[in-house]
Amino acid sequence: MSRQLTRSRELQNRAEKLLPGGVDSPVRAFRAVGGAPPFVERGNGAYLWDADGNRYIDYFGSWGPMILGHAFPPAVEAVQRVAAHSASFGASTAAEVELAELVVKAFPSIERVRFVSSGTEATMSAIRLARAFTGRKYVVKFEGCYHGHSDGLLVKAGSGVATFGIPGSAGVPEEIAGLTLALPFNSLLAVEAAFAEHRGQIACLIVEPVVGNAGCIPPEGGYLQALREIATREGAVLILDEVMTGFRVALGGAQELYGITPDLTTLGKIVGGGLPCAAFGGRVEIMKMLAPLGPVYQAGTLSGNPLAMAAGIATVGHLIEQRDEVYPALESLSAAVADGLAAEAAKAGVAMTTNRAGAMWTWFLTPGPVTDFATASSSDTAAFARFHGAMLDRGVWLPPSQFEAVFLGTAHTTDDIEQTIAAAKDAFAGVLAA
Ligand code: HOZ
Repeated sequence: MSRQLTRSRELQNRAEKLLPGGVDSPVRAFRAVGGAPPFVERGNGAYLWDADGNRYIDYFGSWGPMILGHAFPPAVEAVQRVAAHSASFGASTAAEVELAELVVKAFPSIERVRFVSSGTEATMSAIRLARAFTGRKYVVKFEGCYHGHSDGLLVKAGSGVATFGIPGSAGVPEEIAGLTLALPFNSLLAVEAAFAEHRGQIACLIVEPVVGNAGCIPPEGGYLQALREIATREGAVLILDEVMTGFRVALGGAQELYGITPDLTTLGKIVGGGLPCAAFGGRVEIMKMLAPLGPVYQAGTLSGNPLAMAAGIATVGHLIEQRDEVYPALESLSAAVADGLAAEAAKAGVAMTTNRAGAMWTWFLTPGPVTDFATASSSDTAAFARFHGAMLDRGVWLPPSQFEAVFLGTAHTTDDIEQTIAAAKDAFAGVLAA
């Protein structure tokens, strides 16, 4: 049961002498759950193998992109083919047009799109556009939502910021943080109060339509529709950050699932098939403010990178072609594992709340309900750490924080799910017994 991690430990020791915390992104250090982070050597389908040869069923999927599993053959083939003709040109290619056509097909609210290299760039640029379009300065975000690590968005943010209990970030001047109004998710009263207090000064609302970065928190009925109505009434731009939910909770993201038309959308993760790629887009009258058409500047040497476009076309193209098979399959597999594990928790007397939207969910170790960041924070994070370690020991790799979402892909099988539920049953008896 207990794994050999000799090689991973050696690598972590070497890494800590060179990379702050031994990582290039904080949550990977496993500080919230303890134990040695396995160093990954390879992935295939639903599995990861670490540097010591241990195999895991992967439930974080590179934090979302690997919806078709690791090393999805058409993406591998496309990237290899394109790489043979150079990895980057810094000039336009047909592939950018092709991926843009696929994005617009999946997201009808996106009339114009620009590709960038990370979700952070996408959200930062969308906010700049919203400010330019409205001539206003305040941004409304929601507690526990994470929109990347640009200065103005690191206010009551989720993901690693929530994992490490950091209220904001050092290095962000209060003059910048003060322009961001962080409100509780799922509370319309808070939104109305913010607009009443800052009438005519709020440029945009940016929201993860299903929160993924405080753990998974779906919107309450009518909440997103009301945000749409308030934004329209107040002349503010509604930005749906679909970096996690885009192509995941439905082909057309949460905006398709809940029937909302945003002004701007940000995408990442799946859109690049696991390569560094993200996008922002939306209404033409807003997007045409972007340079070279308009005065809002944004640029990037690796934007629209050919390798990322190739992986994105292979991935998004497959999702579009196979949507009638892919999304029902993701739904039934996700329901089977999310509910099956929750049923074992109930039998074992473990207090657990399962929040799920399609193929993303979180098993919160709290009686719940979890409707916002405050209620998510009532989770027993020490118990989660024990659960996480016990699952890893049994060959199941969950995201290493209570405040992240589990992601499932089309490569997972019913066998994987049965193994996962059996591992959880064992783990509950071992480390979470009531
Ligand atoms: N903040 C990311 C998840 N929400 C983690 C990304 C990573 O560590 O790769």
